[in-house]
Amino acid sequence: MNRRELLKTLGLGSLFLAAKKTGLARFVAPTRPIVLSTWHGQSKVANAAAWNILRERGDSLDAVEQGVMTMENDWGNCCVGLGGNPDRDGHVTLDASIMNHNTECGSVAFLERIKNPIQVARAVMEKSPHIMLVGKGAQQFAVANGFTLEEEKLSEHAEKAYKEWLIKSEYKPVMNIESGVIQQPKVPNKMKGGEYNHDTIGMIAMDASGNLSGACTTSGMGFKLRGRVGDSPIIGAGLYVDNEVGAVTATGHGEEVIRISGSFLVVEFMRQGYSPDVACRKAVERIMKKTPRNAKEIQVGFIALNKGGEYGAYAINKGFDFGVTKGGLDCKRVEAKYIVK
Ligand code: SD4
Repeated sequence: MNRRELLKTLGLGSLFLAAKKTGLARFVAPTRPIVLSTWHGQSKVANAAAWNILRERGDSLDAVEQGVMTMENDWGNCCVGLGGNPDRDGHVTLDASIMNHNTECGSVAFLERIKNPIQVARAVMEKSPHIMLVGKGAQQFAVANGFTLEEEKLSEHAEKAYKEWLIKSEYKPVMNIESGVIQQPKVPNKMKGGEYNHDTIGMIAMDASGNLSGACTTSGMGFKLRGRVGDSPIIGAGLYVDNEVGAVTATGHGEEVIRISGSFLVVEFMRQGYSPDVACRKAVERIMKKTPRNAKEIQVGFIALNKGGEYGAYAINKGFDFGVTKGGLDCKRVEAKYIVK
């Protein structure tokens, strides 16, 4: 079998040819299974849960669902699940999305009192004729499908943060709250065990069969306006998977990600032959070109994985990191490159 036939057999022919044609991407032998997630502080736990499935040749969809659920279940988390910071009226509202290798996807937004929004997103994908459900309708669907309606109660740290926030009632997204590089010390930034706290978790994975999936879940920006929905549940913004090309997820200032259809854009750059790193950088540059805000004041980070097992990331500002698990090795911390120096 010659090189071209071998690549075709592996399903990598088009990627390799695109790379060769454009000279923009580097061919890397397939590395699978593999899982990546945003913010290393949470990746260690989340990737381990995903890896338990991937190493048994499990499905990447099950892996990303179980992976991000670890953070939804963490009551000490400022920014994912019901323990997260509330909106400015004191309610925790959750956003989540999930997507598989068949371009099937599901999402929920503005969902209240349900512990695992990612599972509801998957149920929307698998059990409803729709892709996205929001608010009371999403909650009604969840309950009808056996999810428990939890008591409405803020976690101890969220209650404290909310009371402190009420004193000034200023809405200011906190850059890199996820990594502990915080600018407003009043927002809790440590998880149980002393790990730095974090925000959204976005996870992308390729399983042993070479199939890609992704999941993204968040309580969104703390102290947001009631009803605000970020990028995380919007397919193409906070998450996108194209099994012929790659998978991408985003974290940070959701409005900026939505403005450029961020994750979809990164996938499209990879389709053109750019490496994951460069594809993420080009999307970040697009935000900086299009945003009416000062780029120094906003943070957005993308992580991307291509069909060849190559991965990369880019952020607007310093401080974004992510975790990668492959080959049964410990979760590796990777600091994303950034534009604003
Ligand atoms: C949002 N993108 O709701 C989310 C928040 C986030 O890191 O990812 N922060 O806009």
